[in-house]
Amino acid sequence: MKKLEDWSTTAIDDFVIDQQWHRYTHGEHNAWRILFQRQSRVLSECVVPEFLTGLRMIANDNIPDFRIINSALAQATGWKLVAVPGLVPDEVFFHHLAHRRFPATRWIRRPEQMEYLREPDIFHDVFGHVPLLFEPAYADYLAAYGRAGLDALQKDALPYIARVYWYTVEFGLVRRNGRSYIFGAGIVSSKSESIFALESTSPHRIAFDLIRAMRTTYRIDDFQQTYFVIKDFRTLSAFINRDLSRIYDRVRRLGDLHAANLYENDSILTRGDG
Ligand code: HBI
Ligand code: FE
Repeated sequence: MKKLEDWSTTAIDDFVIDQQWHRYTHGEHNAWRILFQRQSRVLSECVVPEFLTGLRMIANDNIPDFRIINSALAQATGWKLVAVPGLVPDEVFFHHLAHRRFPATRWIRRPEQMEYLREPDIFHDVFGHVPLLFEPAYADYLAAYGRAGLDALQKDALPYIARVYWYTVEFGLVRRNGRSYIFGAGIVSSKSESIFALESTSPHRIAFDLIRAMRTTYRIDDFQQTYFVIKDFRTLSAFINRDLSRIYDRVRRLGDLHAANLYENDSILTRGDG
C-alpha cells in the first residue's frame, strides 16, 4: 500500500495535489512576505480598486493556506483554489476554470528569482490571480472563459482563445473615470511591469477588441508591446459568452497581427514609441 504522501503527490487526471501547507519552510514563508509587502506597495495607486479589496482576504505574513482562502472565496463567488504541480494541459486548465476551480501552483520562487520567472509560482498565481476572484463580475468572466476554452478546443481555436487570456487575465488594463488601471495577473505580480504598463511611453495601449486580441501574437519573456484596455468585466464577459464559431472563422481568414504594430481600425489610447 502506497504511503498517504505518495497518493497526495500523484498527479491524477485533474492534476490536483494537496497543498501540504504544513511543509512550507520559514524561508519560503519569508519569500512570500517580502514579495507581498514589496508588490502591494507598488500597486496601491495603479491597480483596479476591487483588486485591493480581494487582496485583504489573502494572508500577507505567511504563504496562504488554500483551505482558509477557500472558505471565504466560496462564499464570495463560488470559486476555490486547487493546488497543482505547475502548468497543466490546456483542457485540464479550462475544465477547472469552467467549474470555478483556480489551479494554483504550490511552490514558491527562490529569493534570486524575485523579479521574473518563466513558470507561474504560488506568488504569481495567488497574489496575481486570486484577489479578483472575490469580485463577482471578474469571477463570472473567468468561469465563462473556461467554458469558452473548452469550446475552442473543439473548434481547433486554442491559439485564439489563449491570446484572449493573455491580453486580459494576464496583461489586461481597465479604463475608469478617464484613467487606466492594471488588473492582469502577469502585471500585478511583477514590480517592473506594473510601472511599465501604465507609465512607459514605449508600448501601445488600445481599446480591447475581441478579434484584434485573438489575432495578436505575444511573447512570454518580455514586457508587452501592446496592452489592451477594457471598459469593465461585464462587457468583457459578454464578448466570450456566446457562440464564437464565426469569429474564429474570421480570425483564421484575416491572419495574425504583430504586437509591435498599430492597425487602421485600432481605437488608440496611447501610441507607443517602441
Ligand atoms: N496551467 N497551472 C496552470 N496555470 C495556467 O495559467 C495555465 C495552465 N495551463 C494552460 C494555460 N495556463 C494556458 O493555456 C492559458 O493561457 C490558456
Ligand atoms: Fe497566470
